Amino acid sequence: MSDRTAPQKLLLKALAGEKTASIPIWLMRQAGRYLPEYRKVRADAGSFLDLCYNPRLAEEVTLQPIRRYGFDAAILFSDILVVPDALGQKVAFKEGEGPVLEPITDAAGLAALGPVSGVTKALAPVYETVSRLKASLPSDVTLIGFAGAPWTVATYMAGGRGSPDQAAAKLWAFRDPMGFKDLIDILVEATIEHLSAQVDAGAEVVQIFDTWAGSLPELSFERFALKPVQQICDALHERYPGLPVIAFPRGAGGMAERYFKVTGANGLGLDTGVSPAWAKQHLQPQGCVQGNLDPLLLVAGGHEMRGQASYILSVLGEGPFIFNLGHGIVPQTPPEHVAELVKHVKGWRS
Ligand code: 1CP
Repeated sequence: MSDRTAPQKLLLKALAGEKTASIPIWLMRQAGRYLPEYRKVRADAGSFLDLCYNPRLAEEVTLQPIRRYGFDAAILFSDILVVPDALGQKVAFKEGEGPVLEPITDAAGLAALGPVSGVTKALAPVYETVSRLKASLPSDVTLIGFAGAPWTVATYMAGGRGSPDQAAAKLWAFRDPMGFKDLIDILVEATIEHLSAQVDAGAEVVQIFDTWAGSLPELSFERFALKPVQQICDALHERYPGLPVIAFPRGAGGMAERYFKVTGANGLGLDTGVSPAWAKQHLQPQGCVQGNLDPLLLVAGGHEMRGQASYILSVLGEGPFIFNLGHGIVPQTPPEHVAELVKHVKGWRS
C-alpha cells in the first residue's frame, strides 16, 4: 500500500478531514443500467453474477462512468450478495425481479454454510478486478472497494429476496437474538476478510453499505447494525492503519451521530432524509460526510437539480465533504443529467 500520511487525491484529502479546494464527487451505482455502454456489456456477459465474476468485463463497466464523467472515484463493480454466494448460499439474479436466494432462518441453515475461510478463495475473480483497476485507473482517481454491512446482507439471506420491511430478518432477530447473532458474527468475519482482500489488491478506500439500517429499532440497531460495523472498522484499522472507511447507515436518522462516533468510520454517507444543516452541526465535526442529493432530482435534472445541489454544497462544502446521492442512481436517469451535475459540482466555489 502507498504512503497514507499525505494524501494527494481529492477524495482521500476529504476523508483525511481536509476542506478541499474543489469538492470531490462520485455517485453510488455510477455504473449500471442507465448507461447504454453498460447495457451492451451486460447483454453479452450472461448473468449478472457472471459479469461480477469476469475480471475483464467488471473492470470495463467500472471504468465506463470514469471515462464519461471524470468522477474522483471509481467503485469496484460487484455486489453485496457475492458474500452469501461465496458462503455457499447460492444467489441468482432474476431479470426484473432482483436477487433470489434460498432463505436461511435458523441454526440448521447456518450449519449448512461453508466456512468463512473459503470466502476469499471463492471471490478471487473480484480481487483480480481490483488489481486490474488499480493498474488502469487515472492517477487522480481513487479506487473504492465495498461490502454490504452484516445486517443488510442478513436481510437478503433470511428473506431470500429484497423486501420492503425486512420482516424475515427482523423476526429472527426479535424471536431468537442469540441465534441471529451467530449469522451476524459469520458475516462480520467474512466481511473483514472480503474487504481486506480488496485492500490487498489495491482498493484505497472501502465503503460499507447498510441500506436497511433504518428498519431497526434503536436497541436492535445498536446490536446488529452499529456493533458489527464497529468490529469491522476496528479490524480494518488494526490491519491497515490510516485506511479510510466510509459507512452508509441508510435511514439511521438521529442514531447516525452516535454511529459515526462509535464505529470509528472515517466518512459517513448520508441518505436523502438527513438535513444538511443538522449534519453540518452533528456529523461533520467528527469527520468527512458524503451525500445526499435525491436520486430523482438527477432524473428530473435542470434548475431544480442544480438548486438543490447548490444548497447541499453551500451547507456542507465548508468542511470535509464528498458530493454523492442519498442512494443509488436509478435506471431511468438520463446520462446527460449526470454530466450536468458533475459540471455543476466541479464549478462550485464557496
Ligand atoms: O441487471 C443488472 O444490471 C443488475 C442491477 C445491479 C447492479 C448494477 C445489481 C443487482 N447490483 C449492481 C451493482 C452494485 N450493487 C454495485 C456496483 C458499483 C456501483 O455503485 O456502481 C454496488 C455498490 C451494489 C451494492 C448493493 N447491491 C446494495 C447496497 C447499495 C444500495 O443500492 O442500496 C444492495 C442492497 C444490493 C442488492 C441488489 N443487487 C442488485 C439489486 C437489484 C439489488 C437490490 C435488491 C432490492 O431491491 O432489495
